Amino acid sequence: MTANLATETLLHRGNGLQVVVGLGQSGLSVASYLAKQGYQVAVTDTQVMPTLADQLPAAIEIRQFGGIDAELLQQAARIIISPGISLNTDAVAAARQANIPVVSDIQLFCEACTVPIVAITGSNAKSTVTTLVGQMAVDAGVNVGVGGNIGVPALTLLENTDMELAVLELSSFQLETVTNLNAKIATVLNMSPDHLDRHGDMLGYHQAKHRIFQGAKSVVINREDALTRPLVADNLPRVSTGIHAPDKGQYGLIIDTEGQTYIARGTERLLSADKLLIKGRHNLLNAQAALALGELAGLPLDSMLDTLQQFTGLDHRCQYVANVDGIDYFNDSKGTNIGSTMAAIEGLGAVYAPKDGKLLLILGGQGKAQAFGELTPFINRYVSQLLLIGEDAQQIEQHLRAAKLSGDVALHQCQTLEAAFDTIQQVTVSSLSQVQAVLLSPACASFDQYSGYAARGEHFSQLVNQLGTI
Ligand code: UMA
Ligand code: ADP
Repeated sequence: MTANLATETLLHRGNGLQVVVGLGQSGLSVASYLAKQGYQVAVTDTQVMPTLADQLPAAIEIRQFGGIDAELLQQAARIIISPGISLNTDAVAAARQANIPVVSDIQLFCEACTVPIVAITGSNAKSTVTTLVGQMAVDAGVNVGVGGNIGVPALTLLENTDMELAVLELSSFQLETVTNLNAKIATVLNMSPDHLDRHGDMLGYHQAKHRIFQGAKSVVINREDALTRPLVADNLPRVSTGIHAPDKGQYGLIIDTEGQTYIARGTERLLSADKLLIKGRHNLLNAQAALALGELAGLPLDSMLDTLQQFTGLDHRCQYVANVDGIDYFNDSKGTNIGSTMAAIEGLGAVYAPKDGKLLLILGGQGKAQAFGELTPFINRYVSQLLLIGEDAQQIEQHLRAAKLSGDVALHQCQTLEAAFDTIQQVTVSSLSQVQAVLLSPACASFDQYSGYAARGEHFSQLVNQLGTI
């Protein structure tokens, strides 16, 4: 059946109808899963011909494409919404008004999952920590499923009937409709403004993230960030991470008399920071979070420490690209909010500052209603050349100037990455620029100019490699 399905037909089938809204990766996984369970399933999507439509099981006949079908939603016993679609979308809001339950694929997953769940959210570091915990489990011989926002729809993990542990990266969009995750271990790694265009304000974003603690049996918190602490269920077993020397049973950093930094648990020095291949203070916190989550999941410490020392980091996260004419180039295209860009500026800035070096920072894209002025102190300290690109570049300049951007920082409006590279060639010929490293860390989404952060990062690396051949 196609888009012309008559409402009367739907009415007599309405009882028990599961309506999947959005046919991306998660929508397809939900539709396939529910059809297999024997439910009557319908799918609707804004696109006239979603690319995944030909992968839907043939049994799913109700396919309403070219708009979210409000009438279809009113027939639903339950709506399963894709994370990319706002609950405020008219048809969805009307269905909620009519008391039709709206859930995400994660709700279906936790209702069906029989193995312990490690649930990981946060504004930044989710993919890094999720990958690390997954790898720690693999290296310890555990049959683990790793999925969620990391790009593997959670429900597909259930196809592995031998799975012993599920490690889920969860976004605020996936969490906002979850009611009882019941994770064995849950964590909010850190909180900084992001997705405020969807959640309205920081409170809405915080509330969505903290749904991860519903029914949790234990938690990992970040002592540096009060917003990572659960507001309810405060008596749960908890392990904390932080940048100071830790109390007994907690994770932190110990700096010895020679200035060497160690990741520590209580007074025990576990690993010298220079043994890690991922750099920057933020990655020391990420390593601790992975250890704390692994400990609560019962993974052996020695094996986890081995995994940590092998981990080279993920692409597009402060990734070293090349040295061209004495300047290092770093691709941090996944730096899509101000929190991640602060960590990148601070982490790399601290590497070059002792050598009197400054950063050239490329910033901009779709701004997601963030307060960019908060970046100013970091830019004033570590950046000498600031290049702005993307649709919110003018607004970003206004925010930075209003927050007292230093006159020592040269600001260039470039619009595109290509134009930014023309400017890079002009400004770096002068040693007065002090630029020793070029950092793409946009603090913005990429969708104004790219299909996603990966395409933006690949374009950056390509432009760097072209520099090398000129
Ligand atoms: N669609 C509509 N109407 C709309 C918007 C979208 O019909 O108003 C349709 C699109 O036409 C498309 C489908 O919805 O057919 C896309 O659904 P989706 O945007 O929810 O994307 P999925 O392919 O299902 O991928 C989602 C996550 N995407 C988002 O949250 C935007 C993926 O996270 C996740 O990996 C995947 O589920 C598996 O769980 C990506 C992401 O960008 C990586 N996440 C955000 C982030 O990390 O910042 C939260
Ligand atoms: P997420 O999945 O939450 O987006 P990633 O691991 O993909 O997290 O990293 C996203 C961005 O955040 C990258 O730019 C990365 O360098 C930065 N980042 C990683 N860890 C942290 C941290 N602990 N605090 C702030 N930023 C971080």
